[in-house]
Amino acid sequence: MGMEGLCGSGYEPGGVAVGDWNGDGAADIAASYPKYGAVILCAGDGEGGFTKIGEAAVGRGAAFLAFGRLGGADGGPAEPFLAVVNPSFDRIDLLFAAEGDSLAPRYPFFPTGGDPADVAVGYLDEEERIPFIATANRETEDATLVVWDGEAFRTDTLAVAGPGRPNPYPSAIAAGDLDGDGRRDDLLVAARKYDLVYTFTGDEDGRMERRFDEVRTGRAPSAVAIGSLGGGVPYFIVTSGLDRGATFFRHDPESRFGFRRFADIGGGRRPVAADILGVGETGVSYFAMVERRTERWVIHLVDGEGEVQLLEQMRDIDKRLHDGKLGFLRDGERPFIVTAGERLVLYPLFVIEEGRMH
Ligand SMILES: [Ca+2]
Ligand SMILES: [Ca+2]
Repeated sequence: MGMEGLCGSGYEPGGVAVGDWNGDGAADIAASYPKYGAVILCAGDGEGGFTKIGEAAVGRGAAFLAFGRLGGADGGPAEPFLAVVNPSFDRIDLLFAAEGDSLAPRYPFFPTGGDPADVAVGYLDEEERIPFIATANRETEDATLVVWDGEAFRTDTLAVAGPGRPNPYPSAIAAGDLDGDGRRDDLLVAARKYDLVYTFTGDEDGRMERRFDEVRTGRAPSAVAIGSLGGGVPYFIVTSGLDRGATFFRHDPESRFGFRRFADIGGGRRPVAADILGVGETGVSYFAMVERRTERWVIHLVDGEGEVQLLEQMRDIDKRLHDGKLGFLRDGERPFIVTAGERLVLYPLFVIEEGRMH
């Protein structure tokens, strides 16, 4: 692994995640390296500098990853972990801080269904101390849930196929709050074969219920992300792997789908990744799409009413662009996108505020 890229992150990252590992309010970044079977963790200083603080060997093929937190049994502080999904071996590893600067699994790995394509972390409680990890599995056409039950993690399988819809080819998954109850305990799963997404709502035990009817998307949905508008109104965005751009759905209790198609978001060809980042409790959020074909990222601002405006874009940045995540350098300040292509690259954003750039 070369020492090029963000915090000596090397070539050919498979996936990238943004979170606050050490709880200091500054964004930290993790990346996977499928070729080398490695995961690295870099701590941010809140000013755009990143230092590697951890590394783990997790087996070749490790690709998708996400930050999570696990609350202590005695009400102690929540501990950070990284959920790492390996489609070569159909497994999830949960990495925790270990001695020195290392990261290590605390539990044996958790088997997923066949060929997991994405990962999401949600929480059963409002305080976000009781996590679950979910994958969408292309080969077995289901989703895997690894749920903390207060004492141990258990593994459940969630059927994705709807009535009369065999072999849906679930290819993307997001966790968030789809029913507006304040808990990020719900799941959105893209069924690529049928140009649909399925919504599931979680209960306090982590059981998922198919909640709303299927929702039709653009062709071959490739990535999904969940956000919330002013007043906590849920929305989600689904990118199309064959068409241009993405489709925006907002919660509508009057609709039998639970969500209403609200807007089309223009973009270039074939986005492959998407992310939403909320700006505190304002109801304002950023939405990012990453496009491999045009080697481009594009970021929209979503206001509290759900109006979408193009904010920034940059093209011809990386031939192998395939993932990207949004973050703030420091709690709610100085947004950025970090992309995974040939290398990891971080782009700070300019933000339009009160009619001017700053
Ligand atoms: Ca941090
Ligand atoms: Ca919820």
